[in-house]
Amino acid sequence: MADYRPQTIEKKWQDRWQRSGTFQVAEDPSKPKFYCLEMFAYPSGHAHVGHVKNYIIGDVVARMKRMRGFNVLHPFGWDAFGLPAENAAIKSGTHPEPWTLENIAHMKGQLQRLGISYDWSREIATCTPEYYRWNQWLFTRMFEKGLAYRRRSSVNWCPSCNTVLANEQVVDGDCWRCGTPVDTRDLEQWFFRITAYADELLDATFHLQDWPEKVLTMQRNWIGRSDGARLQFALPDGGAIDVFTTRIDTIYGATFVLLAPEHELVAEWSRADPSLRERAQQFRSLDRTARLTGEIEKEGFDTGKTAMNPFTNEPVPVWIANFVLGEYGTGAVMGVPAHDQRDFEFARKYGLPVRVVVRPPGAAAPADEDLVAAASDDGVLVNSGPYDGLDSEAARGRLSEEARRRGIGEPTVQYRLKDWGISRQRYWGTPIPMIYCPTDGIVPVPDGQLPVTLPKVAEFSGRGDSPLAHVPEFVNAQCPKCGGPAKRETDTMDTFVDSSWYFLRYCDPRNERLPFDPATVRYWGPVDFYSGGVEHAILHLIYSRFFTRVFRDLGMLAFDEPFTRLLTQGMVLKDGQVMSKSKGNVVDPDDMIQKYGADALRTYIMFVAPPEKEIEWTDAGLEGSFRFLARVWRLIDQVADTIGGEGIPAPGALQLDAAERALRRKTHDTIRRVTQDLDPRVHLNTAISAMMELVNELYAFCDREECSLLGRKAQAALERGLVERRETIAVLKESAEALVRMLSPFAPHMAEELWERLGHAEGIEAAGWPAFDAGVARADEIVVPVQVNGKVRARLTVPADVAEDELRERALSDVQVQAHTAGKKVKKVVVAGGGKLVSVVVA
Ligand code: ANZ
Repeated sequence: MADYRPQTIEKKWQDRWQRSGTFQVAEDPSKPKFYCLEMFAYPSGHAHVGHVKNYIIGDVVARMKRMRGFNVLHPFGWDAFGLPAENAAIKSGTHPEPWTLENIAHMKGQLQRLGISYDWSREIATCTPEYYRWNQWLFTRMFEKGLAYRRRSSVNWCPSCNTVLANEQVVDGDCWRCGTPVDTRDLEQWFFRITAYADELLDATFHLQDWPEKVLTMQRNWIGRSDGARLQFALPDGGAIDVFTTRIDTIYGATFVLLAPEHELVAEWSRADPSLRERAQQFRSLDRTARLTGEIEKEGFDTGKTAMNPFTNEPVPVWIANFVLGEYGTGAVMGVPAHDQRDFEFARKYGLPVRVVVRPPGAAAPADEDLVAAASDDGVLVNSGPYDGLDSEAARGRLSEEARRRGIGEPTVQYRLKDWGISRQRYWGTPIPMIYCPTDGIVPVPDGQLPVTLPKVAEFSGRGDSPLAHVPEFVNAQCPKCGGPAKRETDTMDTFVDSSWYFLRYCDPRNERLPFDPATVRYWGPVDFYSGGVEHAILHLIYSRFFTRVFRDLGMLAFDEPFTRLLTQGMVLKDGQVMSKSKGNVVDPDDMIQKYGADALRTYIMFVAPPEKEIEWTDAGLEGSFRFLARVWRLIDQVADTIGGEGIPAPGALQLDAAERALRRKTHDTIRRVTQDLDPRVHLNTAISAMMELVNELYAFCDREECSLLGRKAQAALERGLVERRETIAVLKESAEALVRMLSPFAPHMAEELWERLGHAEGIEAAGWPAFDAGVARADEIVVPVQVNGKVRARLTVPADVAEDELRERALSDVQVQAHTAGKKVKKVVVAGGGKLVSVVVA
């Protein structure tokens, strides 16, 4: 056989897999299922090696699981709606669809050239009516259940582009496109009531055992449950300000009230004093993220109004502050400067009174004027009338009960999570299937009229208001109820809607009656292994958990959680920086495939680090992996004729010599290590190093003096008429075939080729995963270090099953150990680590 030339063999196997539909699956109740999924791709144009890392991880898992007898669903598709396509269309004066489809075609080719084992018959693209019609179907179901609703809400607004911006499109308070300072504006928007599931989404994070802890923590913070109380501060001329506080125990120290600039009272009071609105407006246009994180200089102004502290019965001034958010809690805060740092900074800046009402347990309360920072810990109440002496926790219970009794407040739970605003004033998305009728109001488009398809609008002005609003044929509709003239909703859905349930559609991608057949998803779901970028830790991964529950409550799913196990892969860096087009440091997988082959690329990316870790790309590393594969290739090539024949016995029953026994042990030990590294752990890098060790051992075995299996020596042996020991051949065959099989998830093309070369007509996946015999894998002898007073002084070679007493005895009688114990009193001899270490302590 020729040298290792990946370019020829990879093409051959890719064609064969495709022709014979190797990776296409159907439900098969006789087999255990495994649903292996990588986050689908945004068709941005070209995938770089950082993107494809994720697909390789999933592919190794999918291929390994198939070999282990699972019916593996491994699909792929495209998150094909969204802004970049629309912007590209605006720029080039074309339509987003061809741009999108061309990119999909190119990227699909890239994945095929990498040999990723997808069932392409299930491919979906979210921009097709066959897909997005089910977004619309679900939307109307949610509307019927009150989970989709419309309300006015404040949004980021760019006054120059005339458009709504997502939070991520506001950069340092300015529009990302034109740099104009961003305003807020109130618009009618559609929302999904994700908050109805807040508690459930939060509680379940404590049961997602196979998710990374950091992702769960991010989700918990995002949901942000706070247990607190609502409390009313009465206004002198009627009405009250409702505040939300987690620290009602500090109520006697509340010396002012702060309103968010968005608070409705600001608008109300502005009628008499328009300057109020103007000043508040300045705060509203501040960077929302800075306001959210509180990383801004705290500023505010006095409204001139007062409100009554309901427990001290003192009037306190009402201010407007930039760090109070309109959309959290009630949009109003009781200011307790002695115990809240933000309030403290605010009070010191504007000369508002500070009053200490909680002291640390076991210490005196500091004087109000001595405070240099807020004392935010719980403690014991002081200056709090009848509540003095209570600890904070008890006081919170008593005070909120009292508030409830007086009808001025109650304990409440507040979430940071907000309902999900899904309206986008964009073209390239799913049309929201709603009709506005002058007689019947808001009427959903009936199922029979779905999909509401996107018209081919010619013009993408980028002016900001919904492009669909400029297409009369689209806008003008008939009311489904009364048949009278009506208008369609012209906003489209946030593309995160598309990605919130695509994994369910893969199970039944061509269903024309429903988004999926519940029975089919009962077989495939939930996703067993999901991998993708940690940047999706919150939005996508919470929305998917939400949608799964919505489908469940529609009676279509029998599980709550979509992804049983989650792996977040580390990024690929080049020159210490994240690979990205804008930095100009991307590596195109196709270039690397051309040079070294897909198998070397796959093996390299899996070898440099555990999948969760970042890796620093080097061409030298890739070349190293290529050399490793070439080394395997040469080895198998040279022994293939010897071990590829018929009638070679299994080595288990044969009388082996020491070298044969050692190789057999190494083989089984390697199978054990690789198996465990791949399943259930996903330590793909150490699996490869274990195989590298085995390859070294195989070379040594085949190159022994008395053995003549490699190269010229083999030739010479043949000429001398030497016949190989059949035991040697049996052991070698077992080892080499196990190696090729274990390597196949990483380097599938090469493995298939070698498998064929070894005389197997069926593909390698059908051969199954090699099994190991734990008895054979166990070492006959082990090396045990012996420490004397903490320093290693000797290494003993002992039988693997040596008894502890004997180990102690051997340690003490070892000459090197004796050199360090002579003349001293042995105080202790400890066998640690189940016999892996002996520790001697001498006086
Ligand atoms: C008085 C107080 C005293 C507070 C004290 C804290 C400490 P979490 O835990 O994040 O829910 N708050 C309430 N609504 C707010 C809003 N819309 N914008 C900004 N801050 C707001 O935080 C709850 C606390 O954040 C509440 O408890 C309130 O300040 C503030 F020693 O009330 B606290």
